[in-house]
Amino acid sequence: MTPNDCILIGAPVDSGKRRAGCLMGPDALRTAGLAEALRELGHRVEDLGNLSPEPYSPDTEEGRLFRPNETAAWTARLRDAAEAAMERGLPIFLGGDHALSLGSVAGVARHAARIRRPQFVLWLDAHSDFHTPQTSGSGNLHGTPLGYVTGRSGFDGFAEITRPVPQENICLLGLRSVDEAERAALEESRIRRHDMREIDERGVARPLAEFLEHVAAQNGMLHVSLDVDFLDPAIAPAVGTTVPGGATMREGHLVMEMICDSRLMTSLDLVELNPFLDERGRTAHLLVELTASAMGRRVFDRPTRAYA
Ligand code: HAR
Ligand code: MN
Ligand code: MN
Ligand code: MN
Repeated sequence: MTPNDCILIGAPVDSGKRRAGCLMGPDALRTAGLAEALRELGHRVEDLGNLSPEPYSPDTEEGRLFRPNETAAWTARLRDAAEAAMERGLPIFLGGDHALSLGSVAGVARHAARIRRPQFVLWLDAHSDFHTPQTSGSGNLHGTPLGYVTGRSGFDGFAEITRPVPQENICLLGLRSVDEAERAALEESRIRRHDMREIDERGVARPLAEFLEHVAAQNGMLHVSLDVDFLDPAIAPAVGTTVPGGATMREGHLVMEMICDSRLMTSLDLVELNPFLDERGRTAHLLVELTASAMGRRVFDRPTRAYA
């Protein structure tokens, strides 16, 4: 793989849900050797350290939404950090819960618009995260990033989305926990979605190859958002929202290896790691290994990427 300028951006966002601990994620990923693994693959690595949110008025803990001001302040900071980092290399956002993707995706989409290329998003997650603050039953904003970046309404107090990601440019892979309001909105939408039932039947490679070929045909930028709960909790226990029946170790690696072969990935989120719930760092290590697969680690080169 051609060497990349990887920019590690620590985003210890912990405001997207009630169970605390994701704020330790960036340091767990560093401890598990993320920068070293990338350097070993020949990439240059710059670590910007951990960001903090823009100034905000303290949240009251009253009302239906959990910590909206803090999350809006993170969104503003991360959007600007993402847009700036895209000028210089391949940003890797070290989460932090999935609320960080309100900012990371909004920022990369602005950069793509500026250079006049379409932005695509691959969402690897048990959940669809397509709520708005109004439709969310839990009030947890980590369930809303795809609602926000596609320009759904109701995000009062959040930076306005000037460059929404077109629905047809988004692919959800790994779904097995979708709320009723999300299901209804997804069925009305043009978002591509592949649940675990489909992965069981067709394998993970065919739906992913279809999407990657579509991105390539459009000369797209590709943001990959990897939620720990995409993986089965038996191999990735360090997450607050475990949903059994997730991707296996090999399915996870195959997805990342195919992303690597496609050479399409331009930015990456590693989210929802809660090191407080981990077992001797195994989930953090697995995320490092998966990132390495996406960035060029392989046993043998393959002559072709035809899976469809
Ligand atoms: N849909 C549920 C809610 O809104 C659960 C969302 C959980 N989200 C994450 N990220 N863990 O995918 O509360
Ligand atoms: Mn650029
Ligand atoms: Mn998620
Ligand atoms: Mn999830």
